[in-house]
Amino acid sequence: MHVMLLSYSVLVLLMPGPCFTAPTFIPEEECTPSPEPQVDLKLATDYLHQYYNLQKDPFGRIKRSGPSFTSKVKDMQIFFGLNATGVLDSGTLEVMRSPRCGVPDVEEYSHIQGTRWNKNVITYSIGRYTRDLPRNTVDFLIGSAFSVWARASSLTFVRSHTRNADIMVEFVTNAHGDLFPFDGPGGTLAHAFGPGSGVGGDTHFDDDERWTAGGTGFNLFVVAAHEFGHALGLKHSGNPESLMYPTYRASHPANLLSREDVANINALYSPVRGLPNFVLRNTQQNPWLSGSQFPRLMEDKCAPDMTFDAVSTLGDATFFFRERYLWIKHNELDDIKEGPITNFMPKIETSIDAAFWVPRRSTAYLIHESMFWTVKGSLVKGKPRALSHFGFPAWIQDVDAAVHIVKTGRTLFFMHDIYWSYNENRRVMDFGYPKYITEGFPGVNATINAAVHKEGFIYFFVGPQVYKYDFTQKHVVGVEKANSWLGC
Ligand code: NFH
Ligand code: CA
Ligand code: ZN
Ligand code: ZN
Repeated sequence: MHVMLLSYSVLVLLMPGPCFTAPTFIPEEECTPSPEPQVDLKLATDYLHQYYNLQKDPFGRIKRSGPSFTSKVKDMQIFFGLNATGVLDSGTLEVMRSPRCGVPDVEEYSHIQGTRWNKNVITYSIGRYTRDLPRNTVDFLIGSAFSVWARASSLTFVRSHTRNADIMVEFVTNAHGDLFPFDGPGGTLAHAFGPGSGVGGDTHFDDDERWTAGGTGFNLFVVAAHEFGHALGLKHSGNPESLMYPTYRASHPANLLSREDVANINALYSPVRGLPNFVLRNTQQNPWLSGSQFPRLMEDKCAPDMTFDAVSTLGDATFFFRERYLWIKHNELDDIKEGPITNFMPKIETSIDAAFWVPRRSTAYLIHESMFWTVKGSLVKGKPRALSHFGFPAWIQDVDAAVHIVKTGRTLFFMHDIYWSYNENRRVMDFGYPKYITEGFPGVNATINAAVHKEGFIYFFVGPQVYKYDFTQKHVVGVEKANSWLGC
């Protein structure tokens, strides 16, 4: 999974169980391979639909004889270095069957860019060890695997013995607390999360494999070097010569990295060479990184004038949107996930202007210009719908902020200096709107960037500040920095 962590679908937050500690999206696919042929076909269509954007017809069906199906099979075969016949032969099905369990291999098929570390010195720590090898052999192989990347780039890796190193290395089996359970012997060997705080960078090895330092079993050095590529932000490569090729091969040339691997790590990290301790916000401000790969760097959430486009509860977490980037703060756990929005919700390739959460429907509404998506139980549902659905007049083409108030059953939409009130029970706009914001919310006389309702208060995000608004007393009762909500 070079999990560029967190893609796809089911909001973990909403799921019970001790192993789900973080808001993460996983696909709604089953992980268990099945031998029946009709199941193979279903598996193949689902696989191609999910990973290769295979389109379904208006009735939700896929024509397996169609040209699109065959060409997607070919794309997949080329990617995995199989014979590009377009036919679902046993080798092809074998790869499709390899339990991915939502392991976001997806990201490379959907061109979602990973983030990178915004520093050149990266710490790692080895937590749980395997019993297959002596500890000092593991230390040596892991250290050597980091050296492969250090030699090829401007990066330095420093071993730490704490639990909060950037890259936590662990040998684990089956379910191990991150929603991407391992699958016993064979199948997936390991996975790593892309750069980020918390679980970001963490690398897990399936301890149901036989780990070795030599040619039998799986070579820990080779697998670790592949995983650390992901932990640094690299995606899979379709080139069988590359270390970042998605299947394990026992034999490798002495230097492991192909020219492509070297080019890729340097494309990701060399622009910062010679720059001081950069925190480069985005590609517009950073000519070094211009191109389509926005945003490659982690955003600096603690920048002094940080503003948000939209803030909303979603399940047990609060989502903070800014441009095409998202921070997810778990409401109870001291845990923040972040990355391009597409890492979490691959369908949403735009910024979000406004967002609100209707708890009794377990649904969030994410608005971009005149369209909105619904996110239910964490799945982005279907296609975006028109904002006019809420009964806005046609001239309303976007909104600045939206917030749902559970007590009144109303959703308030803010735009410039006016606001609307929508009755979620009757699903109609309330009579007498729009009204002036200053009328309904004395003390709030600026354009509202984002709004969220928590514990009886409405919080209005205005520029880099948040106003705490007492709805019943009708006045502002506090002001704080917007990014203090993200622990700054
Ligand atoms: C892996 N991966 O386990 C395999 N591949 O070759 N089994 C990948 C790791 C290898 C993690 O980052 C998983 O990409 C399997 C399957 C490349 C070190 C191709 C069967 C999925 C032997
Ligand atoms: Ca396995
Ligand atoms: Zn894991
Ligand atoms: Zn991989």
